[in-house]
Order: sequence, then C-alpha cells, then structure tokens
Amino acid sequence: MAGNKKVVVLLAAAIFSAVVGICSAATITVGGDTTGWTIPPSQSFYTTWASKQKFKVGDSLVFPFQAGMHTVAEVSKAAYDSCSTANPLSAVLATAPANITIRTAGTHYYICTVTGHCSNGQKLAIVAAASSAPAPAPKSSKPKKAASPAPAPSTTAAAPASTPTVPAAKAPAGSTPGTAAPPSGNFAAPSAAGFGFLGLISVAAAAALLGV
Ligand SMILES: *[C@@H]1O[C@H](CO)[C@@H](O)[C@H](O)[C@H]1NC(C)=O
Ligand SMILES: [Cu+2]
Repeated sequence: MAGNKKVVVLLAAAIFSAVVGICSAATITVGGDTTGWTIPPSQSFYTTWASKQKFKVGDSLVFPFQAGMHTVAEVSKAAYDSCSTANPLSAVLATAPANITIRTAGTHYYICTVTGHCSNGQKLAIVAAASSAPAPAPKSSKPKKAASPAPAPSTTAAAPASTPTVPAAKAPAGSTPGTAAPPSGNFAAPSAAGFGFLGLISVAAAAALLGV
C-alpha cells in the first residue's frame, strides 16, 4: 500500500519536473554572470561560451552590460563576420540589460555596434532549436487507454486513469484500485494524458529508478 502510494507520487513528480524542465522558456545570461556582454578577454570567448549553452525558440537572451558602454543588435551573418553596423536586422539596443527573445529557429548573430568592440570579439552567434512544445503523442507506441480526457472525480478516477499509461511499471497491477492518494491520481491523470511521449519517458525513468 504505502509503496504503491510512493510510486504514484514519484511518477507524478517525475512527469511534472520533466515537463517543466524541458518545455519552459529559459532566460540565458549572455557571457555568464561574471563576464556578461563586454569586450571579452579573448576573441573566441562568446563562441566558446555559446557552444556550452542550449538555445531554443522562446528563450530570452539577457545581455548585461554597463549602461552607455555597449549595445546589442541582431545582424546578418555577413555583418557578423565583417563587424558591419550598417544594416542591423533589429533595433540597436542601448538600454542595459538588453533582453532579446529568440523568435525563430536557426542561427542568430548579435554584435555590439560601438566602434571596435565587435572586432575585438564582442559578437555572438547562437543556434536556436525549435521550441520544445509538447508534441502530439505518437499513437502507435501507446497502449489503448480509456477515452476519458475530462478530469474525472478524484475518488473513482485515480486508478483507471493512471494505470493504462504506465506500461513499464508493474507495481500498480497488483494493487487495490482506489488506494492511490486522490491528489496524486488527480494530478497524474491530466498530466499523463496531455504529455504523451514525455510522460512515458518520465514514467520509464521513474520506474527504472525504483527498480520495478
Ligand atoms: C526578459 O524577457 C523575458 C520575456 O519577456 C522575461 O520573462 C524575463 O524576465 C526578462 N528578463 C529580464 C532580465 O528582463
Ligand atoms: Cu561594446
């Protein structure tokens, strides 16, 4: 009993953390907290920094800099390569910190437009992945489940709603239906139904951790 309850709670926690961790837009401080956006200690600084980050559509790039000292503008690859400030693709942002939300997938280029700064390495190229919004669950890989998308009353819905979505875990099979904590069941049902593949991964991971 107690073990099963624990499993349900852990599964719910795993699904929740996976969804929050993977789907939410991030705020990324360009250059990190110590360097920020400035003439860097080396020409390759921002290239190296960017290679260690993950960017995706919806993330915000925050460029921290001393007011009046620097700017940020998005530019073309050619302008990035040549440090040309002639035709920026965006407004030249001079208010610190500049905050730019990544709108499209692909490579984006940013430079400081203050004379000499870009050529001294104050330039950033990032590759943004597509937004990781919850994808439609692959139907073929899912076990058939009760067609009850609406959140049902907690007392009766807990067991039926969560059991079919847990193909990897054996624990729920032998347990008494209805003993799962109502709050957990209530929470797990819409989560598992809505997050499909992600949920399955979370469940599998949690099951592996628990050794079931
Ligand atoms: C940057 O903009 C995003 C999206 O509007 C916001 O969530 C975030 O808090 C902002 N960050 C800063 C430091 O202004
Ligand atoms: Cu600058």
